Amino acid sequence: MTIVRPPISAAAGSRPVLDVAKLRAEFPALQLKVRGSPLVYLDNAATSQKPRAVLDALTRYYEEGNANVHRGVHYLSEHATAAYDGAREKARRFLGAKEAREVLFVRGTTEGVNLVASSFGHANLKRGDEVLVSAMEHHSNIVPWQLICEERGARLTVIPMNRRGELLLDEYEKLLGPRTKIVAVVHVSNSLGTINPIREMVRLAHAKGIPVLVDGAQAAPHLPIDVQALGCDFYTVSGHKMFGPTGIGLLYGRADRLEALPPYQGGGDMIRSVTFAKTTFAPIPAKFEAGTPHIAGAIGLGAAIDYLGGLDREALAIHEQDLLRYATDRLSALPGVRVIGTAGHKASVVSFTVEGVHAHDVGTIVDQEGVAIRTGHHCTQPVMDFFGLPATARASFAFYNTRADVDALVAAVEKVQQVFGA
Ligand code: 7TS
Repeated sequence: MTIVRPPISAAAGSRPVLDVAKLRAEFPALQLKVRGSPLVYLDNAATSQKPRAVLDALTRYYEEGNANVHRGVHYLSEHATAAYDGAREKARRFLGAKEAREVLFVRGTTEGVNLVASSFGHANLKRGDEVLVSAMEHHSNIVPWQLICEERGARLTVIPMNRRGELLLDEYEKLLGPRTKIVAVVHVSNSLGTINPIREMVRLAHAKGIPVLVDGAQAAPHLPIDVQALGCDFYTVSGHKMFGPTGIGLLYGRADRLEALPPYQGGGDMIRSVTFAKTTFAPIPAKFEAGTPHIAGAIGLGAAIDYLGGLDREALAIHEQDLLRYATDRLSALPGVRVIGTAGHKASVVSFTVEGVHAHDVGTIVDQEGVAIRTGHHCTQPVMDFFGLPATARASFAFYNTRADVDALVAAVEKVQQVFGA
């Protein structure tokens, strides 16, 4: 199974599944006070906070292990290379990939998608071809495809969704046509929280010989990932959303798929031999990792994976589902507050609107109470257009959040309503 469906009814108070206070103590940023109040950090979908283990791994690398990788014969370089390659093996296990060479270090999800769009597009897209994305994609899984489609004379087609924010699978199946060259779909929506049925979507695409890229940016912090069980061809995540550093992420590609793609960028480390007449390329993964990589980032991400691996992820999921349900119930109970994104299967992301108040004003006023949320279109303008909204406010929860955080949010939203006389 790729998705844990926790027994939610058992979670709401009957069983102390998680020592959240102990977990919180490992995150220095969660101890901050902002504007005189303890920080209530509910912007985890934008980026998560980092545990001490990750911060220490970064410092240790720079203090005790800093050298370039894959080139020096000296002690420190061998050490850094082993740590970097070790992080790739950790990432392989985290994603459930068969082989470490199927895991590329990239800058983040955005670069993961751009790499596939560019390399796959240049090798495979021609005039009249189609790239199928969904109605709930983040801009980073739309714009790279538009750029390559424009260059190649191909076009974007879109899987529709319903008012709850669920993709219409019957329509999806019909859109998988002879011109469809690739499907690019989000695992968990950042603005609606919807968890998409990726395994089923891959099965339908593969039945027609069409490869699938999955944007896993919001899935990695919440769900166990198993790319082999999902069956997808490409899967990409951002380290900073899963308690790791910024500037580092992962792109999984099945070995045969990656081997068939042309390089994305040229430079050092990605070649077998270079002459002015001709260059031959290194095998994967090096072929796709031109230049000095983000060594510290990879090591820090490895530490985040170790950290997550040491937690009971099923207990985390149960706790997050409790927060999701509690926040949804409490916000919905406020007059004039409407939750956007009511799919049957959701991660702990709650978008909402407050009648008569612009989302930015909601965000600004709750910030005065120390509550950090995101407001705006969340880089999903087509989702906002679909719901006829300029923006929403969004609370996104991590396992270190508590019901008290939800209470603080609700109290702050009530204050917003008082200020606006709503
Ligand atoms: N895909 C999804 C589903 C995302 O939520 C994001 C970032 C990205 C891709 C891009 O990730 P990056 O790490 O390469 O920037 N989402 C958000 C968000 O919801 N608020 O800020 C960033």
